[in-house]
Amino acid sequence: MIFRQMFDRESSTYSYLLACPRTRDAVLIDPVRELVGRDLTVIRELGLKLAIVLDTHVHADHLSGAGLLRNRTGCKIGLAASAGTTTADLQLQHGDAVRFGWQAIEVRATPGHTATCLTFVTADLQRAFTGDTVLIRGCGRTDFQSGDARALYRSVRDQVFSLPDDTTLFPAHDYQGRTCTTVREERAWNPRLADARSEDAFVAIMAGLNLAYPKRMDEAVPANLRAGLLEDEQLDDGASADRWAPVTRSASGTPEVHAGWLATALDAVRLVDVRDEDERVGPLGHIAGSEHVPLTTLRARSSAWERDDKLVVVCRSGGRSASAARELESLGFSCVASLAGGMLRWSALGLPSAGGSAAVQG
Ligand SMILES: N[C@@H](CCC(=O)N[C@@H](CS)C(=O)NCC(=O)O)C(=O)O
Ligand SMILES: [Fe+2]
Repeated sequence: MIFRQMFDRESSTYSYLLACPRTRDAVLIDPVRELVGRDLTVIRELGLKLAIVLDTHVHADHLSGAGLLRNRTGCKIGLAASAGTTTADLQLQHGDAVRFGWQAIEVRATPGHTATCLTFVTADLQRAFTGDTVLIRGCGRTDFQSGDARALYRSVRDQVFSLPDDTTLFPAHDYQGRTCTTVREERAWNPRLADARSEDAFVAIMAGLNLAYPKRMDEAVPANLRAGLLEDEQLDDGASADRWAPVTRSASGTPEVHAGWLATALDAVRLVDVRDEDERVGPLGHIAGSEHVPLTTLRARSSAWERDDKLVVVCRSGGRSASAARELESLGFSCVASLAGGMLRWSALGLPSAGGSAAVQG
């Protein structure tokens, strides 16, 4: 099995990429919306095909990347049927098997942190992805989303601690830099759930936590019932994204197009120049027909654009346009690319610009 663990520094969320080494079909567990570019880059560079995105639960602290990934790749989305969403292609139930290539994951219902939490177990029982059911030396809180401490205690005992002692447990979060644990360690050392802890002691601990609500909860829960999509975004089958142009992805996950192609497609795209005004009238000039949208105004200005507008972002050398392209993707625009090499490359290729003076050497 091909396996990668990836981390989001903002929400301390782990995402997990699993793939069949024979067919290259991949499953991504708990992707984060802002990081779908990173995930797609890893998937491309490992020569994988994203078949399925799974969420362990309807997260309250970050937006899922599931919807954007489906729109980019046509992958299927899997979530607990009990979550009652229409955006999941795989309505998962306890005992289901999720197959990818020659590999499979068993679905176990582990309610408690939320009513619809799932734990995913690889068929060889080597790894279990526990979401927030079991955290390293901890567990998810039980004070919202129909959380239930007694249910969590039973889920952990019956569905997680019943796995072999050596099964590695991979949580959805760790706030202290740890990456994984094992059944043996948690049964011995989990301060809330170790074998020595009774159900009543556990319930008392959970009732006394008094945690602040997650910062993004009001935004995250409704969005995650739509696969992490914003209110005005639609789920599609991934047929159009990244196929509107010969888009390649840089090491940082930035979607890019090349000047030679752009020169043939100027009338078919919305060209967004994020430089300052003095640069547009400076020696490099600007590409005729481009809209001037300084970087600091991008978020506000883009709110008037359609999510499927074909957007090519341009700056001097490709740095600012790369971050702008990534921001536009995270805002839900599905056809976005940065002009690789910016106006410097454009001008070095002798392509026409307006408003500038002589060609500048890069
Ligand atoms: N500070 C974080 C808290 C996130 C939070 O409460 N996470 C939930 C999982 S969705 C949890 O159970 N955390 C366990 C803990 O903090 O011990 C935020 O605001 O997002
Ligand atoms: Fe959670």
